[in-house]
Amino acid sequence: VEASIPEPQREAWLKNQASGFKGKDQFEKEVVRHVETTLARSMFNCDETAAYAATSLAFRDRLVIEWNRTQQRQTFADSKRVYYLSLEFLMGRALDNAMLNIGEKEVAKSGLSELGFRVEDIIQQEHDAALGNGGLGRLAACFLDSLASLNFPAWGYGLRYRYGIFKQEIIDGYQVEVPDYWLDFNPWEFPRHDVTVDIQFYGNVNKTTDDSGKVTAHWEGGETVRAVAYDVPIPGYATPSTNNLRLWSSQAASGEFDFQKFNSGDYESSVGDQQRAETISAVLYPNDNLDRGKELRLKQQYFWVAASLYDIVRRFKKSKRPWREFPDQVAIQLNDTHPTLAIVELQRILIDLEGLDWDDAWNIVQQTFSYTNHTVLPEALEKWSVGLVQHLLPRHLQIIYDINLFFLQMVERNFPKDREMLSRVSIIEESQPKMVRMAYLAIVGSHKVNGVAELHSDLIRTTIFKDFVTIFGPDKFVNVTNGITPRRWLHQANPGLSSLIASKAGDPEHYLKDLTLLNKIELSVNDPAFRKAWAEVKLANKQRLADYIKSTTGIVVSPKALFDVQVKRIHEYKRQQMNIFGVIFRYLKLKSMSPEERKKVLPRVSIFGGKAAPGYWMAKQIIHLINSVGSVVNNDPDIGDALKVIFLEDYNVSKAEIIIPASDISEHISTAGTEASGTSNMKFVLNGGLIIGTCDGANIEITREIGEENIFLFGNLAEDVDDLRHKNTYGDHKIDPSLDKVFNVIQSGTFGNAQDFQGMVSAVREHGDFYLVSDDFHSYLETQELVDKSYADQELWITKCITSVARMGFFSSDRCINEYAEEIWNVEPLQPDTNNGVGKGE
Ligand code: TH1
Repeated sequence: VEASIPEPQREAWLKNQASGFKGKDQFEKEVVRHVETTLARSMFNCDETAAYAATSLAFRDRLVIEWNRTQQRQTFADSKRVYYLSLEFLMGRALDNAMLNIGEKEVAKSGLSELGFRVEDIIQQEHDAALGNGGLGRLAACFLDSLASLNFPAWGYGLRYRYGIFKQEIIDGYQVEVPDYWLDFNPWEFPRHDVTVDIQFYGNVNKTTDDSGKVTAHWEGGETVRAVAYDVPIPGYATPSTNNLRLWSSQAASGEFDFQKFNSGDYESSVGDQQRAETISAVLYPNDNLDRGKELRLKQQYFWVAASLYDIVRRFKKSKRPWREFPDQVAIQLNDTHPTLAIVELQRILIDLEGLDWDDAWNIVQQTFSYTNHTVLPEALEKWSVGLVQHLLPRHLQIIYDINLFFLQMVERNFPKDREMLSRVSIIEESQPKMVRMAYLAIVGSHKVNGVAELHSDLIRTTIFKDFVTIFGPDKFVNVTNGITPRRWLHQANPGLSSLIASKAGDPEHYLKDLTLLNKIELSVNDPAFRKAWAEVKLANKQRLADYIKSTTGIVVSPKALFDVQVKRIHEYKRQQMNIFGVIFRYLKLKSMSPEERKKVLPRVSIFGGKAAPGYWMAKQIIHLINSVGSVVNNDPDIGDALKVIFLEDYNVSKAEIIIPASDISEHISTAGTEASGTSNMKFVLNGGLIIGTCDGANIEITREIGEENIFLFGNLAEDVDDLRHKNTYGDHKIDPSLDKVFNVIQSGTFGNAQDFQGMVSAVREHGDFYLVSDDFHSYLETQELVDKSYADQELWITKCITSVARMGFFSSDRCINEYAEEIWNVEPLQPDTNNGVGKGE
């Protein structure tokens, strides 16, 4: 590194190298300096906002130094890098994570305390970075944490939305969406005004032929939008490695800001052009598991993909290596099909701009990319109309047609007897209008395709991608079961449990990096002191949530009650409706009891949280019913503490960190075969809660790991879903009698205007019950009774909890990232201590 500084100046630079604070005194000095100079505030009116800002800046200084070093090291080592392309990164708060990963939380705590602040209050000041909808975006965030913690040279690429996922308010029981403008003060990003890429849209394609007869396509005209890079440092845990997340923001390109208009006094419309360019990165689409085919969304995808590829290619070209070595230097992971255009864009760069032959280029493309599928729901599988792609990206459509042609020719050669195969696997769906099937394009352009849990990977191999397994062979399709980062989801969210675990499993720096070490706590499962401490931690976490519920809803819940939690995006396939129907059933049962009987029942708090996509009418109805049931039940003097129903507004990452550690039982009750993995299921069990769930997604592997005696499974199996659906539609569909009772009470107006909930009722009664709520209801109620009985035996319950936590090591995202690295990316970590390449120069 030093070698690149000329000799005469080197000493001066090295002597003055920045280092950031070391120890409490320097930390305080830095905080005060940032308050007084960077923020230009007097120390006499430093409130918590300013203290948060100054603390963040002090930590940021530390991060930036390691970040620069890591990037230097990676450049000099020139080894293979991973690029994770995701339209969503649900990061949550950064300060607490930075403190923990750097290992200076204690310094911050005592330093802030001497300055008159509590570290917990300061951490709370931060606005969540909420650039994602749910599991897919949070998975990307966990992966970044693991990639840095494991010292992999890796970059994330995404969009810098001006508005993240909307904030949810509940007004009169209805969801109201409020924009999430989060960039007012964001110390965690660095604008790189010098790193820009001009991105072309629309226009047309002209072909030229040179003397040798070689044809070259030229994409010309159209409009240009500028991508500006914003970089976010991603610190690893207990390692100096600090990776980069690069988010692109859209601006008018200089040529596009119409000075003609501006000078002729048409100021407004010239600003209008500016704003139109900025719309591309303005807002995150708020749909989870749904594709709506909007033009602006396609623009977002191409804008982000083209800027990222330009950046990756630019970095590769600096190494002066031949193109065939590109896949030895670069692995690009496609997080779902959202970045699939990257496949087409790289092929375009190689053939149109770099002059490679089609076949050589295509080999490079296939070796570079790999694709993760996250859903089998048909409404979530992306398709773009050929007309729209033609209009927006005319050259890309030609390339897609060529990719498809060569692919179908290969299929025809290898499967000459199966004529129908061609139309089934064609990247172009011959519908009205014709559509580009993005998942098929992603498969054809990648060397590996993975699902996110075993059942899900089996399902994609045997259903939606069956033909492709026949065509490419089974080795192309692999499983990588999702994981979660134990740094945020154990140590940070649940410090009480983490330190109790540390008393048996040793230093957090060890078990947080090798989560299988959790198994050590199983030796203490019968240790009375350990069990007592365990119960105390859970009670304290429940008290913390009870306080939060009190302060946000005014409702008082007892921390002694069983906390039953379902927090996730609201979706029919996730079946929050089944949960609330079950709550109504419980309410009716309580109402039918005598006061004496009622006193004997185990009190329960049913806690819901989650956002509905703004256009998802049924999901909004579900939210409304939950809130309406809550206002009846919570105010019924017969019921008292026996049952409370809570809807927590605006569920997000930082709220999850409070809610998850407080759960006794959480609900993961999707119709079998619909939830690809789920990741909160892992978080809940890791935090000492049990789960009630269907045989779906990662629930199955959680069961395998923790033992079936430690999970409450119920309901029909994935293999039976098709038949049941068929029966529900074409056979005589008998509603479960308990559910029928619940429906009758809803329709009698007990929870307000019955009309408001008619959609939910008739979906089951009249429209074929696609999500099998009635088919699973009996089994669900029975299993909930079993939960009550089990909870009554607290000793056995605690045994189940401790045993489960001890066996959760498999679900660390570190394990998951190591599998990707070995099976898919073929990359190796770059250890920070080896001084790679120092003195080599650039
Ligand atoms: C989710 C899946 O629903 C969930 O089961 C899985 O655990 C998670 O991804 C991570 O693998 C998905 N989220 C989205 C969001 C969009 C489109 C498809 C999916 S699948 C926008």
